[in-house]
Amino acid sequence: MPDRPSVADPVADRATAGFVARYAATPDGRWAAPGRVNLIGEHTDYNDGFVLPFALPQHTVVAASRVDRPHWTIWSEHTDAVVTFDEAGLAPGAVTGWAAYVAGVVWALREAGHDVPGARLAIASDVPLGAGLSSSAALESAVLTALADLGGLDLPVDDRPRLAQRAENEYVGAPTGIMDQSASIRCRPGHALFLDCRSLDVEQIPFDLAAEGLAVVVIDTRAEHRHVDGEYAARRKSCESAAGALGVAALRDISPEGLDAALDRLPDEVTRRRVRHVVTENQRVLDTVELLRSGRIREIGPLLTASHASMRDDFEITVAEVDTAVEAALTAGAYGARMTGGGFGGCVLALADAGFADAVAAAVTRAYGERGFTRPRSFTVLPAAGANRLS
Ligand code: GAF
Repeated sequence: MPDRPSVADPVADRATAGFVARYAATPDGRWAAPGRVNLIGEHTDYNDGFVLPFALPQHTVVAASRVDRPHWTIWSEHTDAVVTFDEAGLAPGAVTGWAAYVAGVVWALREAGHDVPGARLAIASDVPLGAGLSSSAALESAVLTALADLGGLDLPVDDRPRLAQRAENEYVGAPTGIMDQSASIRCRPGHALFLDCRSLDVEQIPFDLAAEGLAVVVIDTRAEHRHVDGEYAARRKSCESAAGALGVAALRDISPEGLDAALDRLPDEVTRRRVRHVVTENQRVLDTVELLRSGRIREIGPLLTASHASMRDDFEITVAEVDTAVEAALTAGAYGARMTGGGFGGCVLALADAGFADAVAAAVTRAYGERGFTRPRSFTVLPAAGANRLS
C-alpha cells in the first residue's frame, strides 16, 4: 500500500514511463527516497557524533517489479543505459559506475541474510548529481525500500541505513558515515532529524520554516564536489588517528570542557585543528537542537555561520566558491549560512526570512559574477519526507 496519497510527481511519472518503455509492462510499484541537506553537524557522523539533516523535496524514484529468479535489470534515465547482473556477478567491484549503488544494495541485503528478490527497475531522479545533496544515498535508499517491499523482507526501518551505508562503503568503496542514508530513510516532513551516530537514536525536531516566515536557500556552488577522493578519506583517517592518540573510541568522547587538555596531547597543529572542529561542531549541533526545541529558529543563524568558519579554518574543507556564497548570503541579510555536506564544493545553505530568499540568491549570483565563477543555482527548500512507497 502507498504511504501517502498520490500527488503530481513528474519524477515518478518518468520512472514509470521508463519502466513501461523498457520492459513493456507496468511496474508492481514505485518507491521514492530523497536527497538531503545537513542543517548542521559536518564530518561528525564517522566520529560517532551528532548530525541534524533534513530531507529535500527532490527525490529518486524507482519503479520496480519482482522477477522469479535472482537476476536484476536496471535502467536509469540519467544514462539511458541498462545494466544487468545476477548472483555470480554480484561481488564488490563486479558492477561499476552508477549501477554499483544498486548492486551494492542487493549485495548488502544478501550479506545480511535477506532473500532479496530478483527485479526489474527503472530509475528517475531530480536530486542534483555531484552537488553534495546525497544523490547516491537517495538511490541506495530508494532501491533498498523497493526491494524490501517487493520481497516482503523482515527489515525494520531503523536497520536500513546501516545496510545502505554498507553498500556505499564496501561495494562502491566510499568511506562515508551514516548520515546521508539515515536522512534519506528516516526524515519526516516539517522536521530535521537529530541523529546520534553512535546509538543511532533519533529525535524528530520540528523545523517548520513556513510557519515562521523563513526559508532555507540552497545554493549549488557549481564548484566540483568529490568525496570519493582522498580528501574525505584523509579527514576521516586524521580523526581516527587522533582518537587513537587520545585513547578514546571516537572524537565524540572528547567534551568541550576537555578539549584544551586533549589538544595539548596531540602531536601537530593540523591534527589539533581537525579535532577542534569535530568537538566544537558536535556542541553546535546540540545547541542548535536546544534552540529548535524551544521554537527559536532564527537564533540558530550564528551557529550555522560558526560551523562554516570551523569547516573553513579548522577542518579546511571549503573552497573559494563556497566561502564567497556564505559571505554574500550573510551580507544580504541571511541569519546564518554554511556549506553543507562533505566539502570541497557542493552546496551552501542560508537561513533567511522568506521574503529575503530571492535577494540572498541574487547577492550570491552577483558576487560570483564579480569573481568570475560559474553562475550558481539557487532554490528554496522545506523539510520533506523520507523514503516511502508512492504507489
Ligand atoms: C558526506 C558523507 F557521506 C557523510 O557521511 C558525512 O560524513 C558528510 O559528508 C560530512 O558531514 O556527505
